[in-house]
Amino acid sequence: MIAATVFFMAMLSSSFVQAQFHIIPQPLKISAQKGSYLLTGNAVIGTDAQSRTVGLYLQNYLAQNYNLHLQLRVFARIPATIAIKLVSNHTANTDAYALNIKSTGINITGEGASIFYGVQSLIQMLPAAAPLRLTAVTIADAPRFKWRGLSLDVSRHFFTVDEVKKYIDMMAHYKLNTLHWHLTDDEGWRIQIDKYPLLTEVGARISFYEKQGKFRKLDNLIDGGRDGFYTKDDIREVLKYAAERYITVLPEIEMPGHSEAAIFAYPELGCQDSTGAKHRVRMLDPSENTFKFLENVLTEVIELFPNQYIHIGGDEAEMVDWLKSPVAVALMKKEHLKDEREVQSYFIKRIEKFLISKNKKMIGWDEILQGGLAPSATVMSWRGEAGGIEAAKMHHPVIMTPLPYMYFDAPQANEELEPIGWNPVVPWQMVYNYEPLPAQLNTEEAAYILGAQGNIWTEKIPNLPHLEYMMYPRSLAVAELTWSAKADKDIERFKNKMDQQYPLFKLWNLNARLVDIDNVT
Ligand code: TNX
Repeated sequence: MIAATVFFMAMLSSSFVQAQFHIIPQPLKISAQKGSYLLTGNAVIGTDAQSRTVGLYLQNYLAQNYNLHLQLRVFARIPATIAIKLVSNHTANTDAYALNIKSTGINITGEGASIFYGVQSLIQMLPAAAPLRLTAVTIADAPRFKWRGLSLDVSRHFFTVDEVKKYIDMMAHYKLNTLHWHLTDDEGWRIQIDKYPLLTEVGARISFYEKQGKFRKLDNLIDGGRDGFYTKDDIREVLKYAAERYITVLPEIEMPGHSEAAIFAYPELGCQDSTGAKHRVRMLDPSENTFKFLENVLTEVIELFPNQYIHIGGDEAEMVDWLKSPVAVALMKKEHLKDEREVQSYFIKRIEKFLISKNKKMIGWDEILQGGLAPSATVMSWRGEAGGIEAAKMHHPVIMTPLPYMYFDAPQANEELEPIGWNPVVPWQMVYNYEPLPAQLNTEEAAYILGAQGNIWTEKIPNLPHLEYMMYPRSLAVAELTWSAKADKDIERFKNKMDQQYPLFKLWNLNARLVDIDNVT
C-alpha cells in the first residue's frame, strides 16, 4: 500500500514536471522549486554591458508579444528582477547556461551565446497570454552538438527578407544555431554579385525572355516559381538579425552542377548537355573562365559572410556532360584525370584551395567524396549516412542531414492530406528517433560529427505558410535531437511538450502542422 502510494506520488510528480515545463529542446537538468513568479510591467531587466543586446532582445520580445514594456537597466545598482549576466564558467562548453526562477525574480547566467539560450527557455515557459505566472525552477543546461541547423532553399521559390527573418526567429526559439542558406540553383540565382549583374537581372527572374525567344520553362516548380533576389544590403540586414539571435548563416553557392540560372545569364560558363541541346544546361564547364568567375563570385560572398565556412554544393552534378565538352576532355588529358569523377574532384579541390587562401573552410554535399575528397573538406551527408561515415573515418568533419529523416519537403502523413512532397512520408516521430552518431564510428571518429540539420527544398513550396507547415513541428525534433542528451530522449514527453507549444505557435503566428492529425487515414 505504502509502495503503491509512493509509486503514485512519483508518477504524479513526474507528470507534474512534464506538464509544467514543456521546454524544447529538453534541458540537461531541470527541477521544480517551491513557489512561483508573476511577471508584470513592474519587472526590470538588468544586464551587464556585454549582455545588453540579449536584454534588449527580451525587452522587445515582451513588448511585441505581450504589450509588456519593461525597463532595461545596464549596470544598475538597484537589483533587477530579471538579471542577465555573463559569467565565465570555465567549462569546456561555452554554450552552458543557468536559469533560476524564484518568487523574487529571475536569474540567467552563462557565457557567450548561452545567456540567449537562457532567455529562450524563459520565453517558452511564459504562458501565451497574461497572467504571466512562472513556476519556480532551476535549470542547468548545455547542448550536445555544436551544429544544430536548418536549411532554406530560396532558389526554387524566393522568400523575402522579412520571411527569412521570421524563419530565423523561429529557429532562435528552439536554440537552433545554423541557417544554411541555399542561395543559388538551377531555378534562380538569389544573391547580388556586383561583378556579374546578369546573375540577378537574368538569373533571378524565373521566366526571363531569352534573346532567342525562349522562356525558361521550369515545370518542376509548382507554380512556375517566384522572381526575386537579395541585394548586398539585404544580406547584411539578415546577417545582423541572425547574429543578434546567435545564428550563424552558411551561404551555399552551387557548383559544378545545379548551375542553370548562372549559365542562363552567362552562357559561356555552361557545358553542352548530353543531348547536345543548348538550353537547360546545368553543368559548369571546367574552363579557366569558369574558375575565374567562381573565384570572383566567392570573393564577394566572402566579403559579406563572416562564417568560417562556405558551402559549395557539389551534389547531383551531371558529370557525363563533361565527356562531351572539349574543355573538360583537354583538362582530363593535361591533368591525367581518368574519368569524370576525377574531373569533379579536381574542380572541387581547386575551389577548396582558393577558399583556404581566403581563410575559409569548405563544405560540400557528400558527392564531393567521389574521385577523392578535398584535403580539408567538411561533408554534409544527405544520401543517407554512408558518405558521412566514410568522411568521419577519414577524420573529416561531418554534418548529418540524411534522407529520409532530415528531409522536410517530404509529406508528414497520409499524402492526400498533405502538401505535395517528393519523398516517402517522414512523420515527426521518425525525425525525433534519428540519432546523429552512427554506431559504426568509434569515439574518436564520432567526434567528427558536428551535428545535424533539417533540410527543405522548395520546388513545391511556394509561400511562407506552406514552408512553416513543412518545417514545424519537425524542426522541434531536430532541436531536441541536436541539443538534448541522448539519455533524455523520450518520445512521449516530447509529444506532450509539443502539444503545449501550440499556444505559442499561435502567438508567433506560426503555421505549424497539428501533430494530432497523424493517424487520420
Ligand atoms: C536533391 S538534396 C537535391 C535538391 C533537390 C532535391 C529534390 C540535395 C543535396 N540536392 O537540389 O531540391 O533533390 O528534388
